Amino acid sequence: MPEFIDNGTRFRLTDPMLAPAAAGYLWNRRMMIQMTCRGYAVSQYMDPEPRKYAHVPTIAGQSFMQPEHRYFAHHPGRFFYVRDNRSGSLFSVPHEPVRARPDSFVFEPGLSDMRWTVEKDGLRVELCLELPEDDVAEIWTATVSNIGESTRDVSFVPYFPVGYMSWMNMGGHFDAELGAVICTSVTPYQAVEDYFRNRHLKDITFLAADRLPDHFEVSQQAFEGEGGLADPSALQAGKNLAGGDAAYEIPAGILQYNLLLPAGGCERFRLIFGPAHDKSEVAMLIGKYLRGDADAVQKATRAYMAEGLGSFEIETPDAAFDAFVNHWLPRQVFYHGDTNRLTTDPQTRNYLQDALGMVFIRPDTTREVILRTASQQSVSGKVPDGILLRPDATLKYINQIPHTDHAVWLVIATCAYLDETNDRSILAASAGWSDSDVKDSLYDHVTRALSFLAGEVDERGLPLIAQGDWNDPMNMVGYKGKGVSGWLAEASSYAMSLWAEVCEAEADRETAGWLRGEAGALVERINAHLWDGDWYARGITDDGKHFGVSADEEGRIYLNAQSWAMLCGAADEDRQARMLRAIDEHLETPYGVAMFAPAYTRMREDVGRLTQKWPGSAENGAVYNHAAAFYAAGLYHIKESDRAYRVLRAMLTEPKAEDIAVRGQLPLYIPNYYRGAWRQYPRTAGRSSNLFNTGTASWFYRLVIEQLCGLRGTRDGVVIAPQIPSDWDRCRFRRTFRGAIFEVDVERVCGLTDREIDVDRELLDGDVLRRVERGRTYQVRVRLPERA
Ligand code: CEZ
Repeated sequence: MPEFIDNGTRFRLTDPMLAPAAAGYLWNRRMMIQMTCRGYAVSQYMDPEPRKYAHVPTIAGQSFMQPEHRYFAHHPGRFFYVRDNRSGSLFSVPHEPVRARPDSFVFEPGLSDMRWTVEKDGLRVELCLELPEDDVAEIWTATVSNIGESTRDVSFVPYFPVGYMSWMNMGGHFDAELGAVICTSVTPYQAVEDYFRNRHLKDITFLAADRLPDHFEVSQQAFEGEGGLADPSALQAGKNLAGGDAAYEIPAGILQYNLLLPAGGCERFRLIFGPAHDKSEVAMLIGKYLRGDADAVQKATRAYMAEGLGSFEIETPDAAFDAFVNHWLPRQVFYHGDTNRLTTDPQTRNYLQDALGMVFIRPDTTREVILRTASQQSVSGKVPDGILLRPDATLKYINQIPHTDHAVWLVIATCAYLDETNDRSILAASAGWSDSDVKDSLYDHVTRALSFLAGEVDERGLPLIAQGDWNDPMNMVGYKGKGVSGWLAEASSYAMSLWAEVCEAEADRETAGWLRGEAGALVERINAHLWDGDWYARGITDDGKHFGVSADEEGRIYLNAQSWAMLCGAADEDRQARMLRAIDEHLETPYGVAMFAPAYTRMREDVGRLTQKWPGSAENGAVYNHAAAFYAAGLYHIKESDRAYRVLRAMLTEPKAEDIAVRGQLPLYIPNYYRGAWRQYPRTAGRSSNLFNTGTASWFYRLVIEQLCGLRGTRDGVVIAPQIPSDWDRCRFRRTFRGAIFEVDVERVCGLTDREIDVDRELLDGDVLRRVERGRTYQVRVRLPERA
């Protein structure tokens, strides 16, 4: 039975067959590793660009992290073979590559480690993976125990394939002095400048253990031989590893330990695997992590993870929701906010939205992100596609394609930061421009971003889409320079209204008035040009054709165009009701709400690349959780709290076997999508992308804190307005806010007609508590009427 354990801080999966790609992930300040329950791994580190130290066995194309990553027999992984030297029988843990049916199997990913316990034929192997806080290395602990009645003679063989390192130069050998397998390579290059640029790279991958092996092998091919990975020739009965090397051959770290284990006996190993620049770095890492104080390493790692746990805890009738929100959600937010998804040029909208969640964890990061973004704006006000995090970084991949939405996120992130911290000093903080020597205040930067946005419109006054908006691959709606984005019209209007409030608070009536006027005019244009009868169109193409409308056979209704119409106030009550009905009818699936439907099955040259993606995958009509989160935001905005909760809840895999099997993932992160197109492709509907890079995490966290629990900051205090689902009788939460602690108890009271709020036993007039005192603990009781 899969379940949360340790008070929700760990998950337990007991079957390696239930969801083969089910994975956990760990990271530190420099690296990330995602590991499946069966032992496959995807890992990368920053140096300064993302790099791998364990590769696939053939030349690989470099790309950003992809959804639905494919695993195959020779995929990189961390494997431990166990051979009974009397019978010759062989199995491997966690499960690959031998795939022998275990007697028992437990995979337990936790917040700062991943553990496995596998038993087979009277032997137990326990594995634990941890990362140090600030070095690129995997630290493994492995314990082999004899849980049977008689002495066992076994070989224990960690097998860490290193894969195809380089077409120029790769090899490997066992270094007796270091007691480590050292795999060497030269990162391929052609330009002479790259020789100098690459000299610092960690071109070594090494595997070392805290004791010398009895035998070893470094050639992957010699190890595998004719038997294949499930039955490697080098591990056939009676054989010991031959001590070979790899000479422009594919290397692997393979160590053999021959163990005589009496009944009840066990042997423990510590191993380290990772990249290094040279042997002295290998020696340093071995000294630090194999001979150093293991407890201190673990403490530091846990402390790092604890930094990310946020300042919010909830207790509801929904235990799985609590486990996710209290531990795994802030963890996912922190991963994004602290690592920038392991790139040096995050997409501007991702960078800013990842910072949105960080206001609840480490607001200083949000502040830095906002100011850095402003400092890369052009003096025209234009916010660039992609933010460079280092002087030597360059804009890559999608950041070379012109998108028009970035100003919106700068406003949303800045407002969220102000709401949470009330640190108005940020508005006066000065930032330069990418193409001018002048410096201006953040307030001016944001205002100018909006005036640039307001100017990039067609003759109707609707915003041009260029080669994409929030939706990256929507690249052909407006590539001829005319197409417009309905979503962006709504998002711009919303952002302008938000910023107008800030302007008012700053007593800048003129700008506030202008923004209110623009926001209102956009709403009028949206209603005049984009309302299709029961919902809003997604946009108008270069050729003047509305799309995302009832006349479309595919891509008929888009969720974003509805959600943001709720947020910006374009839709009146009648339109809201029609939209909700249409969403229920066209977009609801058993696995959440789809981003649009039906998915495109053929290219639409006036919509673009997204229509060429597999129907139901990613932006082609998946249950795209980021879009679903916007929908939830729209729903809370119009006080549709039951629906909003359902939308949020559907993003979480249930901790139950049936749901884990369908989704193919564990309830430890929100993936960027679950497959949609459930009418077109019911067999694959619901399947997770298993990609945990997504702006969803920030939005989800913020919605839970500020809407579901309803405690959100304003300029003069805090609003207390929970929107809990009608079938919850009670919910409690604790939140640190501006240095004070709020302990809030929300309950439904039979017979009550109006909401009542007590703060420290005194009835609050309205729902705003003015003046929050640092260091104080507030006891808040919210009594809500029962829902009819
Ligand atoms: O990328 C995300 C982007 O990182 O897609 C979102 C967008 O808002 C995010 O900024 C919606 O388009 O096909 C592509 O080029 C896309 O760029 C995808 O790679 C997509 C992936 O799902 C990666 O997260």
